[in-house]
Amino acid sequence: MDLYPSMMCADYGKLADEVRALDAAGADSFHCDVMDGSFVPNMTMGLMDIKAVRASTSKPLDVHLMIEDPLGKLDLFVEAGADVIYIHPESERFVAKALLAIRDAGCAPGLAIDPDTPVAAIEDMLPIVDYVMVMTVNPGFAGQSFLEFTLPKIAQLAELKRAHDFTLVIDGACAPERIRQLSGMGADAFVLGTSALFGHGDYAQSMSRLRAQA
Ligand code: S6P
Ligand code: MG
Repeated sequence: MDLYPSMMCADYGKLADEVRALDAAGADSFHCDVMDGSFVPNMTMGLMDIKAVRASTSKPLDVHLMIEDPLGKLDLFVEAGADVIYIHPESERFVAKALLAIRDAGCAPGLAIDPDTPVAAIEDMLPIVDYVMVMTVNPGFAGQSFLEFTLPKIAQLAELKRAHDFTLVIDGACAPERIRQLSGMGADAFVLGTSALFGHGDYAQSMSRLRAQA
């Protein structure tokens, strides 16, 4: 089970210390949420923040793009140090073209899907992605409630992993009990925000508890 701290939930007054502490605590990757105030009604991390995270760890950086026209801005995030780049099919006219461009740029392509986007909308592209990330909250904010109606979609994607080799990631309200349930259903990785990591005490203890209970 892989655990990805969501850096928009970190303390920006000491970002480099946060990254080093999370790295030492066993984070598998650093999840960086990029929002443009248009595709989603919020703005979070930008290029400078991603570069600051990159400078403090050698672990992979997950860049979750919640922006319009991700294909047109891809190079900026590759140059900032992304290893995995997720795009939303809801935000891009040429989704497959964007996924192939991510791979051509030397990064791993991922699809992130909104709670109301069905598996059918991405199924044809499963052979060309390394990651599928199911949003279990509406994208834009941390600290929301888990949307139960996304559970059948997670089960469907867990089944599709048999035929296609991708990592199934869950993003949104991943609380400890929920992580236990979803890892049992076949999810491989979890984005950790306010529900299980930030504001829950020692990072190493929190992450090892999550791994032990799963
Ligand atoms: C939401 C974003 C997420 C959040 C994460 C926060 O748009 O993509 O990555 O940062 O969901 O976690 P939590 O536990 O506060 O929901
Ligand atoms: Mg995210």
